[in-house]
Amino acid sequence: MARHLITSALPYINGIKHLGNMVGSMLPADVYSRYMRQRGHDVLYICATDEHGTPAELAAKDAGQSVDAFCAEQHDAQKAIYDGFGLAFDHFGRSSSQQNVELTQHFARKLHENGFIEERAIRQVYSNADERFLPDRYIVGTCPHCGYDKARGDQCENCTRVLDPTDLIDARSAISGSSDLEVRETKHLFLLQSKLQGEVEKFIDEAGEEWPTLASSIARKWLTEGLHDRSITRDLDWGVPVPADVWPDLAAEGKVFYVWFDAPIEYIGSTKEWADAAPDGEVRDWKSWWYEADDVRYTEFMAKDNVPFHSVMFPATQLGTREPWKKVDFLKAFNWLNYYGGKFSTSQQRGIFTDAALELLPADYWRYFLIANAPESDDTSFTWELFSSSVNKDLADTLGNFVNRVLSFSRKRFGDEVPAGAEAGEAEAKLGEDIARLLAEYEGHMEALQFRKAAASLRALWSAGNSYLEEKAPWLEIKTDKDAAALTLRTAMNLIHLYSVISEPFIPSSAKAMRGAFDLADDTALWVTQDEAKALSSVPAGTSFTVPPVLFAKITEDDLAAYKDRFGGEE
Ligand code: B3M
Ligand code: ZN
Repeated sequence: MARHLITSALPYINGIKHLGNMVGSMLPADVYSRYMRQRGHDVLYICATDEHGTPAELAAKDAGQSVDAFCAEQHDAQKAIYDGFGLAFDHFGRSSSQQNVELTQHFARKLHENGFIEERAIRQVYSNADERFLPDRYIVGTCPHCGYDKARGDQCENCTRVLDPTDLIDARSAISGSSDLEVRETKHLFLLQSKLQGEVEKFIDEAGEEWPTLASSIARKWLTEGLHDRSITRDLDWGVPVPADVWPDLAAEGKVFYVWFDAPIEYIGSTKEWADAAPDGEVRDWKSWWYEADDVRYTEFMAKDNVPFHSVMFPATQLGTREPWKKVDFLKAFNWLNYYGGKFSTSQQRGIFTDAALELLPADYWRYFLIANAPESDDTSFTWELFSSSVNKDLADTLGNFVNRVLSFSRKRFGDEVPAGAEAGEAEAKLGEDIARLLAEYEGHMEALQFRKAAASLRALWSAGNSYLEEKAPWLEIKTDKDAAALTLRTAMNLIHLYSVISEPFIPSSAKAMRGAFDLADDTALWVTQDEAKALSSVPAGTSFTVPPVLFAKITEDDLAAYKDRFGGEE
């Protein structure tokens, strides 16, 4: 038994996420956490909403709310959806928490003491109408290269050229539309990442060795380009204030830390929130998970665009404190989930949002489909056709139908108890061998965080039950040999119990319904050993059972047409 710290990238606060966001971060982290808990490890799964930065300010403004009221409301809205998906965080915190403010300021102080933060004067665009400095992307104007009139100060979307706000013709504020802009000099804090290049390289050489190629190649690419010093403060009203004891001038001007500086620190902040929220009598030691925590294995989950911040910049920040903070051991990165080959897009409302998904169908349908098709080695596409065929085939036909068929038939013929009669024979021995082998395969893929492969092994385990049932055909056996039929059904019921245990990380509520069908005196075992799988005897004859309602309803042609109509199909 080991200690496993697990985090998934913090969803940004400015609105409900789409399925593409969830499949690359929170969902696989939850599946992995559930599996590791089942295997008896001490697991801490931490996440939070990422609440600072300009987009939060602007979204609050659009909603006509103060930023803190907006964030509080959006945090609760996102949390409710994640509960609906069965995401079993140990804590889902908020990056605007007092805990994170203190930790972020602590990190900055240490970096400063060690000579890794420097104050530099830069020239920045100030909007007189908005009474604020504008980040580059909130300045719009005409592109000097292609004439596109909605180019942003950081880049022209039309010709993709990288721009400087002062390049724009007829520049104006994206907030107010005002062109009353001027360039002013202002001071900011810079993190001297260039000084940490060598140490980060060494870290990636060691830790990155084990990471999936997607993660390590992105990290290496950033290192090859060289670590540049980065400005880590912004002129915003909302954020972690620069500590006044170290930088009185900047604090007086109201500077706050850049959102990407405090967001990863919130992994630690949220752990402290978890500890501070401990019920009476329970001791939660947040620091033992993060500080001098050599016995902890730390796994991070995120989409590929977040890799540079987690593989290079956050470790640089941690290293620069000269304190023994826990750094990532394994970084699991994901490609994009597309919607019919195009992008899921929050701004264009294209694709399926997490709230809409839950209104449509139970969480387990989505959980299973998304993980079985996780964009691990490549981008993958969501299509309603693929979704409905995998729900119908894998969940409804292979698993759900097996459960219902076996339990209903047995009840009809033998009553409410698992039937006794006949000793396990050759077919059961072969089944046991197959199940044990597939279980070992499944475990191997889960340990390696290969989710698509793990889902394939799970499917193979479900199929093995179906093949056994078809071969034994208890509906025929019953006509000539009642005991033989009893043996087949008893074995199949043992499979149902086994499925309920091993499917739990993927489809927790259905697994619970399956497991709840059996009235077992001692059903505390978390996992099934390969020997137990071979024996298929954890549900003995005489155990009472009930037949649960149909586990998975099929998606009909009419449903399919309605979904495509509502959400849009091919572009
Ligand atoms: N909030 C990523 C995003 O919204 C960002 C992740 C932070 S993880 C520390 O895409
Ligand atoms: Zn252009």
